Amino acid sequence: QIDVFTLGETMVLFQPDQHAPLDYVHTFPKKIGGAESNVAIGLSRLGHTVSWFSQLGEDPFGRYILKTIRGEGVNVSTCQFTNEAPTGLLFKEQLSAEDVNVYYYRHQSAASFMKPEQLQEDSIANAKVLHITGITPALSESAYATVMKAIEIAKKNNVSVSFDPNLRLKLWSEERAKEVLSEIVKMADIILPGMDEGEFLTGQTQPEAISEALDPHKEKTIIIKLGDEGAYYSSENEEGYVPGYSVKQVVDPVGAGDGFAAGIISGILRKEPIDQVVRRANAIGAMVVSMTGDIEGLPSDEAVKRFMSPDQENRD
Ligand code: KDG
Repeated sequence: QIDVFTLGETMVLFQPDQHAPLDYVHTFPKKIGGAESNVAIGLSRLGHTVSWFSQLGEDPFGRYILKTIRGEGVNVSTCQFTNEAPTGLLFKEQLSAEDVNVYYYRHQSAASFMKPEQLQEDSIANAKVLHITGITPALSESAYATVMKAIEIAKKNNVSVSFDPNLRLKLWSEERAKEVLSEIVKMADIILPGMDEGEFLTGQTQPEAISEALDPHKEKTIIIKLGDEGAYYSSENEEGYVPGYSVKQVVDPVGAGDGFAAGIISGILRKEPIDQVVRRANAIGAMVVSMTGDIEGLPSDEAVKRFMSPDQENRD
C-alpha cells in the first residue's frame, strides 16, 4: 500500500532571478511547477510514499520533469509519454516579492490529452488518499474525465479523497469552474480552499459559513486557508482557528498552498489531532514562501520540527 496517489500537469517553470516585467528579462533558470507534483514532493520529503500520474511530451522537457520528480522519491511508474503533443511550459513574472503573474504555454499540451483509460486502477485502489486539484479538470474534457474516473476508483475502494480547488480562471470560465469544482466538493472527504475559493463556491464571506455551505451534513474535514493569518478548520465535532507563522521575508508566494496541502495530508495520515495537523501545515506553507520556486522550500520532517520549536520562535 502507498500513502498518496495524485495526478495532474507539471510544467517546466521558467522563473527569473530578478524582479522585472518579463519583456526586460533575458535569462530564465529552469525549474518545475505543478500543483499536484508540488504536493507529491512535499509529502515525499515528509517521509510518505507517493505516486504521481501525468502525461508528458516525449521531448527534453518531459524527460527533465520525470527525472526531477523521480529524483524527489516520488513513484512515477504509471506516468505516460506521447509524441502527439508537447510538454507544457510556465513562465513566472515577479514584479515584487508578493506580486507574481504566470504565463501558461499549456494549451493542447501532452497532459491535456490524458485519458481515463490510462489510469491504473490498482495504484489508486492501493493508496490511502487520492489528492485532486481543480486545475486538472480545467485542462480539457478528457482530463476532466480522468479526474472523475480517479475519484470513482477511490470511492469504490474506500480511499479518502482530498481536494484543493486551486481556482485558475485563466483555464476555464467561471460558470464551468463553479459547476465542476462543486461536483468534486460533494465527493471529497478533505477540502482545502482559500477564502477566495470558498467565497467563489458558496457566496459566503465567513469561514464558518463557507464550511457549512460546503459540508451541510458535517461529514468532511474542511480547512480554509487564511494566508498569513493561519487557517480555520472544521472536522467531525471540532472547529477552530489556528494562527499562522510570520515569516521574516516573503520571497515567492507561489506553492504555499501546495506545501500546506502536503502538511494536512501528512498530519491526517499520522492521525495527529486536527489543530496540530493545521499548525504543522501552516508552518510548511510559511517555509515554502521563504524561498524562490515552487518546491525549493518544501521541508523535511526534521526541518519543520526545527521551524516549529519554541527556541526558533524565540530567536525570531
Ligand atoms: O500551486 C502552484 C501552481 O499554481 C503552480 O505550480 C503552477 O500548477 C500550476 C498551475 O497550473 O497553475
